[in-house]
Amino acid sequence: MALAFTKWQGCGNDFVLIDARTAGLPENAAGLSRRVCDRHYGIGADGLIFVLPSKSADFCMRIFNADGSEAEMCGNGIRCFARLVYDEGMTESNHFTVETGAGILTPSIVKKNGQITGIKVDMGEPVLEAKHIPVEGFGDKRVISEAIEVLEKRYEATCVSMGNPHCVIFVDNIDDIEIERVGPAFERHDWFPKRTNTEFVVVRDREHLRMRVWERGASITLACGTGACASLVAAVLNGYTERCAEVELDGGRLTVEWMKNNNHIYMTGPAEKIFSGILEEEERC
Ligand code: ZDR
Repeated sequence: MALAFTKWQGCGNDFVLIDARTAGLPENAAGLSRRVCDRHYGIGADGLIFVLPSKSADFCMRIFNADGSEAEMCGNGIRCFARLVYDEGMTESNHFTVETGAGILTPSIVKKNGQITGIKVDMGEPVLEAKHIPVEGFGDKRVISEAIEVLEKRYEATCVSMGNPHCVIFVDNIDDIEIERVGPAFERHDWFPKRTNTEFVVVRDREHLRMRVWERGASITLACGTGACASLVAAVLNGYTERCAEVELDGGRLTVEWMKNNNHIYMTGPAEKIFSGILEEEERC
């Protein structure tokens, strides 16, 4: 069977998107994601995203990491998803609803002089109670600047769920952190029954953060949308920034705002199509 796909990136976090509104989610979605995301034997991506029909929203998004695990949400992915459904004429509105594992979220296409300049997503409310993130050992308390030991070193962690789990570590110098060594140990630390994404963040000033990420199921990536939102929430909870800040990632910049009036987070950033193609669904020998 042949599958049509498009490849997208948002701040260098790259995804293969498949329109599965008619065919539905393939049975082998996890295996397909591992194969498609492989940078040597596949197309190469951080994740595989399906566009699906929804009973409760205009569309449904499902995202699989490069290791085949399914994530509840993906911030950079939903911007790519939004731009795809808009560019391909699957909707005529520049404002629509998407069912995700983090609930129903609302992306909007941002235009200036008729040109698309980015995508703004209402990412909903952050989840701060430990047992819902989930983080073991804190009950329904918040985890703000709590000591965690990883590979015999002590860090202070602030944990936030944006639908998917995040552990935010503020550091003085981002180059001091060997992310490829400590990232996997955070991901599988006893605190995190569903594993975790981990962000290492420098506070530049009250409106700027610098962030690098180790992603659950995808290793180091150039950017993480939900991670940028979690980092801003963690920075506000620790009193480091205002409620709106620019987050500088390895692959680009995102603007994140945590509104006081409705507790929602708004993330704005780019989404670009790279190419399209046909995937021959043959087993490799
Ligand atoms: C971090 C992410 N790329 C984004 O932009 O939000 C989401 C991917 C899913 C993540 N690896 C997870 O939660 O397993």
